[in-house]
Amino acid sequence: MGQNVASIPLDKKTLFKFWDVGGQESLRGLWREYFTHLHGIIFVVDSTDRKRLEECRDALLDVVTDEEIEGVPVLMMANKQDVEDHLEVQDVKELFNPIAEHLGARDSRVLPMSAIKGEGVKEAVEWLGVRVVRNKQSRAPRLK
Ligand SMILES: Nc1nc2c(ncn2[C@@H]2O[C@H](COP(=O)(O)OP(=O)(O)OP(=O)(O)O)[C@@H](O)[C@H]2O)c(=O)[nH]1
Ligand SMILES: [Mg+2]
Repeated sequence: MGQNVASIPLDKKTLFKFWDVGGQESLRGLWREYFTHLHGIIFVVDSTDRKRLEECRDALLDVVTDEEIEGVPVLMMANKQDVEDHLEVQDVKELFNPIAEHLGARDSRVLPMSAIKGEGVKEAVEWLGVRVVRNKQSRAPRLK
């Protein structure tokens, strides 16, 4: 079950802790358990799976419209950009537009990624880092 935790230092003062929660339908009910304590969301989608992207969007829309998620930056990663037949970031952006409209441009972004090649990870951590640090007052860090 997807409960893997990893830590990545952002700088000398900031340690990012990531929980990898599974995306399967049966596990989505567990996402809610994280809402009060999280500081940011990275939502990874498969850019080659056109059929399921709408379902992904709806699942994420359900999350971002929850009042506990207010003010939380949400990053959508268009993964598998290394696969020949993939949707371009622009197309993923269009699909996920309802999320961007709800959150505003400041707190949402779609970035290209290839987990297998390790591409896009640095950009993701940077984008989220800026926002999490900026939210230090409204959403205080957990010092552990
Ligand atoms: N070509 C390619 N394959 C990838 C990439 N990222 C993941 N995969 C493959 O996609 C499959 C699913 O990857 P997972 O990491 O298990 O997917 P997941 O989203 O964590 O799945 P859940 O935890 O069930 O939500 C695996 O076979 C991976 O090797 C990528 O960037 N490029
Ligand atoms: Mg997983």
